[in-house]
Amino acid sequence: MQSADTIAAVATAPGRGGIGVIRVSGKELGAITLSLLNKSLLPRQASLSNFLAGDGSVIDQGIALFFPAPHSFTGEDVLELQGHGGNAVMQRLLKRCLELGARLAEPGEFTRRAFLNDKLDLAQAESVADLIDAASEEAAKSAIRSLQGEFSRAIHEIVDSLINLRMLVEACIDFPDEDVDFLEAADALGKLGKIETLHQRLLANARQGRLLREGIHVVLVGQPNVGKSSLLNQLAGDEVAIVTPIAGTTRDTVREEIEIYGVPFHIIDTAGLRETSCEVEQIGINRTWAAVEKASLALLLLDAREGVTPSDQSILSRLPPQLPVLQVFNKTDLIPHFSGQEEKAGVASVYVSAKRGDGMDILHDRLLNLAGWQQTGEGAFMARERHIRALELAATHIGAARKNCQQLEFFAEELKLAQVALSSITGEFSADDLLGEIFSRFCIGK
Ligand SMILES: Nc1nc2c(ncn2[C@@H]2O[C@H](COP(=O)(O)OP(=O)(O)OP(=O)(O)O)[C@@H](O)[C@H]2O)c(=O)[nH]1
Ligand SMILES: [Mg+2]
Repeated sequence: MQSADTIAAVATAPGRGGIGVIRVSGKELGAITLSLLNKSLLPRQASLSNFLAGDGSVIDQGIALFFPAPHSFTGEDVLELQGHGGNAVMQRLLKRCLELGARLAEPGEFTRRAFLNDKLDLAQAESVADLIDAASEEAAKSAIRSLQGEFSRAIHEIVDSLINLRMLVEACIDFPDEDVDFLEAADALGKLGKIETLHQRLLANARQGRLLREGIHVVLVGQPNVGKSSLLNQLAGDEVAIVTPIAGTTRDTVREEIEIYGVPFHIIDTAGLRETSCEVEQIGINRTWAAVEKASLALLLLDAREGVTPSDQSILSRLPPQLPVLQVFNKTDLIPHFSGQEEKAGVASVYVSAKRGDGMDILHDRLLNLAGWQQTGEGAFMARERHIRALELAATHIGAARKNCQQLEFFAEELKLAQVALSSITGEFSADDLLGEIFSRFCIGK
């Protein structure tokens, strides 16, 4: 499939750089190439060229590369111009390409064409953007794994197994004489069990990838003066929040993003919780509760010298029951004996000194653990919320297939629905508006 119009964009980041790249993709680029370079190019051979303006003057000198369809990123003819990476020169060169009949590419349009021309499936196309956006080594590793097709292969493996099982079940529906005995002989339930195992592993790896991509929101709560802001500063390795011995120092919520082993944590420091007649402090406290509502994990800070006081108990009881809580006993430098961590009645506790940095390794491990990070990231696929939802939907249908395995029509139907849910990840069943949504978030030139 070839799009009607030729698109062009600067593919490198704006600003100064040694090299800047302009990419042109379209049906037949011979005419543009000839006008721009005053020569034709051999496929895939770097050619030192003058890039020419309409009046024949030289805009820039650089390397031109031609990738004829279908052996290019987009699957169309692609011309790549590597010039000098300055804004003015790149813009002049781009303008010249537009004069010669190209139009400015929309965000993600090159990758969209690659998808439409079957060079990539949808999950791979999304991982192009995720690789560009990856903020940590772990995130970049899992994005390249998805781009190279590992995630898609894992999905196809399950889809193929679902199709095979469906064929068996549908054969039974079509030839009712064979019926359930035939399915037993073919070990249909054993095959379903293998699908369940593969699917659970895939979902776990995808959840790890989502964690790498999106991180987790952690709120620091506690009474005034227990050291919430000090802990934020210690976690961030920077003086981001004001710390004073005055109770009620923090009023506005302070947000900071940190990374632990490549997993992003969005940490929110809040106003200490207590009864107050001060209007400003009360507004801060209201904001604390609003931040708690949005968090996925709460750290309840306590003064290690005091233990859990009735005020702490009252905060604990007001936290949403489904919100995981880690108790952090702070200021251990002020007491002689303490243990690094403990777990009592299902509540995990760690002991730290936010001031000195003691106990931070244990806190890091605990945070990773509570966030659901289970591995070094080796099996993780850079998954998005959309993928997780589709995988969870497929899990529901696989579960329903098992429940209905004696009613063959339902059994077959649930297998089919699981297959459709999984295929939406790689783009075999995707509506146009979904494609628009996905590609519009790319940068221009990709
Ligand atoms: N000795 C010691 N002092 C600490 C520690 N952590 C915090 N402090 C001190 O406790 C006081 C309060 O610290 P903050 O970090 O401002 O406490 P907070 O919980 O943010 O307080 P509010 O913003 O008022 O709610 C400051 O004087 C800190 O230096 C610690 O681990 N050891
Ligand atoms: Mg504070």
